[in-house]
Amino acid sequence: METSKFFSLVEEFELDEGYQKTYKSFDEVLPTLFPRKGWWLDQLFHYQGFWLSSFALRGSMLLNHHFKPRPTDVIVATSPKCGTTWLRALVFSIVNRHSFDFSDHPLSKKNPQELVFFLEGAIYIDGSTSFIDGLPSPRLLSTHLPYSLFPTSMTDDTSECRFVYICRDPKDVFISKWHFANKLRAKDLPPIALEEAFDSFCKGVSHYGPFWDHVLGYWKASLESPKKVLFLKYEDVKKQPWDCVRKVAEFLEVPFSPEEENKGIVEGIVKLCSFENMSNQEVNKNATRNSERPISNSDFFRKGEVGDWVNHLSPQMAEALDQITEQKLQATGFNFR
Ligand code: PAP
Repeated sequence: METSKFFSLVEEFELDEGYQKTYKSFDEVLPTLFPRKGWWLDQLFHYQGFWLSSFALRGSMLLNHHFKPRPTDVIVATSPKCGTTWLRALVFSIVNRHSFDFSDHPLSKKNPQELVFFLEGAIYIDGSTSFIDGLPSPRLLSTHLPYSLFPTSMTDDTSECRFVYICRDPKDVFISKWHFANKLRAKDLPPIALEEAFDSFCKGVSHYGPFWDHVLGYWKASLESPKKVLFLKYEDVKKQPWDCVRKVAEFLEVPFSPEEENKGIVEGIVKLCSFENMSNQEVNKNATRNSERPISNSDFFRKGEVGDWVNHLSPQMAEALDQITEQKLQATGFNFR
């Protein structure tokens, strides 16, 4: 059998039989999946109802076959461009608030990605889960994977790990994604046209899409298992960030004490993680991309506003997207209003 570049990891890192089996099935599955053009260079594959890059698909397979969940694991979950960077920063600063003070906080030196690792990527550093296995508890990890692609060892009632999910109005998500895709596209390619990206997004063909199915997976899980999945909306966090910070802390069973409330810790966390503060940190201003790191920290900070779609979408496009959303969310008890 011809081996893909991923299978070569097995040889490079001398991985054991279990990993060899996983990489072999990855190599076998990939060619059977129907690929579509991604918004930047990579292809998207339709896998178990979702459009994933080969990178995400490999992450999902390793997760299902090799990841050893711990009861203290906290998974920051999002569909891309719904506020991952923000939620990573909030969860990190809430959980670690006893270790740092605001005047010398890791978030002023590191991008949240360096503090809350991206599960799909970190799960195969060195081709195996060894990096993730070595992280101290509580592990804070971030993911874009849909809820249905997690192993039952993490989603059923016997497991204690928790998910904090944030979603966002799909019109703003689409615009944020479109800008991001154009930043990442190779310089020798023309930008992806708004209309082309819009058509794909509406058909569900975007990284980790369909967007609505992603949201509904976590929404339903939050109704069925409210102690396992906390469901937030970007717009609500913007409006009442203090309430959100308290809600996350309670959900993670580290509520703020009256002394902490009096000391203004909640307000401090909100300020620390605000778009204004984070986008002005030197570490988040760098815009250096190279072949090893095609995305720079500054790419995760654009406007951070609610409703910026109005500057890009025609009224017809906005209405079309709203109609899809209404139809998809019908009878689910959830809406973006
Ligand atoms: P990712 O899914 O690729 O990790 P993610 O962080 O979810 O990206 O999304 C980036 C969006 O969050 C950007 O939105 P925009 O394009 O509409 O501006 C970015 O500006 C916004 N964002 C980043 N940090 C914050 C923050 N601290 N508060 C509010 N919004 C933020």
